[in-house]
Amino acid sequence: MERFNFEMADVLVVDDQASNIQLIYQVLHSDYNIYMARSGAEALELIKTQRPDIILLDVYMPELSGLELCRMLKGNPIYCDIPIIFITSFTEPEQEVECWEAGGVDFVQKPINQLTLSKRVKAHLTLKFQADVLKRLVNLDGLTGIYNRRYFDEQGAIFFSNSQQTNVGFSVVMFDIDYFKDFNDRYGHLVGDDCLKKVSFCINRLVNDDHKLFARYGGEEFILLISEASLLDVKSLIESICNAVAALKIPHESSKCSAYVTVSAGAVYCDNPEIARLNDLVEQSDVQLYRAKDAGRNQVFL
Ligand code: GH3
Ligand code: MG
Ligand code: MG
Ligand code: MG
Repeated sequence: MERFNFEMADVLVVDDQASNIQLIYQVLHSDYNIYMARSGAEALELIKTQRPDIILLDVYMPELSGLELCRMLKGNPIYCDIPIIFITSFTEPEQEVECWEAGGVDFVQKPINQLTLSKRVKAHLTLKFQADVLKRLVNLDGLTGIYNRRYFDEQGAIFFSNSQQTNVGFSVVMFDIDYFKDFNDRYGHLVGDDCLKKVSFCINRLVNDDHKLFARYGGEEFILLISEASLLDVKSLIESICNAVAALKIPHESSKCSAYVTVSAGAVYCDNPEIARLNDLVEQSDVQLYRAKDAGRNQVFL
C-alpha cells in the first residue's frame, strides 16, 4: 500500500476576506502547501494551473459565489473529484442544505475552531488519497501503468458514444507485438515484461490527448480509439507509432521480420460513427491486424 505524503498536499483557500485566509493559513501552512485566492475567478485560474488536492471555500463572495464555484467544479469531470469544504457563517438551516446540494463534502463554521479545521482537512485528504490509490489500482495495468482492459471496457463505450454525437471520423486501432512469444523464449519473461513497459510507454506518450483512448487490451496487444481525426491523420499517427516502437531498437534476434522489436497494427476508420457499434469496429480492427500479421508483420493494415 502506498504511503500518503500529506506534506505534498496542495490546499486552496478561497475567501474574499484577507483575515479569514490569514487565519486558515496559520492553522494549515506547517502541514500543507497553501494556495490563496480572494475571488471565485482567481480560484478558477489557480485550480486550472495547480490542481489542488482540496479546496476550502467561502460561501459568500461577490460575483462568483462559493456555491456557484462549487457547482461548476462538480459538473466538470476534470475537477469533480477535488473535495470542497465550505467555510460558513450560517444562520439559516437552508444554507447548510445548499452547501450539501452544491456538492460540498463538509463544512467548517465561522468563527473557525482551529482543531476542527485541521482535523476535517486531514480526514478529507486521507479519503481523497485513498480513493486516488484505489482508482489507480482499478483502472491502470499493474505492469505497464497504462489504462487496463477494465477501464477500456467502461470508458471506451462512453468515449465512443460521445464521438457518435459529433458524427465525424472515429478509428479503432489494435497493436500487437510481433513474435513476442519468441522474444520471451529467447530473453526470458522478465526482459519480456520490460519490453512491454517500454513499448506501452512509447505509444502512450504519442496518444496523450482528449481525442484518444489507449489501453492494454490483452497480453501484448494494445487498443487505441481515436475520435475526430481524418483518415490521413490516423494513417500518419499509426505509422509514426510503429516507427517510434522500432526506433526503440529493442534487440529481437528471434524475430523473423526485423532485428528489433516491432508491432503490427490493424485499424478501421469509420466516417459515420452514428450508425456503428464499437464492438463491431473492434472486431474489424482485429481482422485487419491478422491481415497485417499474415502479410509478414511489422506493418499497418487500414
Ligand atoms: P505474433 O507475431 O503472431 O503476434 O506472434 P506472438 O508470438 O507475438 O503471439 P502469441 O500470441 O503466440 O504470443 C504472445 C506472447 O505474449 C505469449 C505470452 O507469453 C506473451 N505475454 C503475454 N502477456 C505477457 C506479459 O505480461 N509479460 C510477458 N513477458 N509476456 C507476455
Ligand atoms: Mg465572504
Ligand atoms: Mg497477440
Ligand atoms: Mg504478438
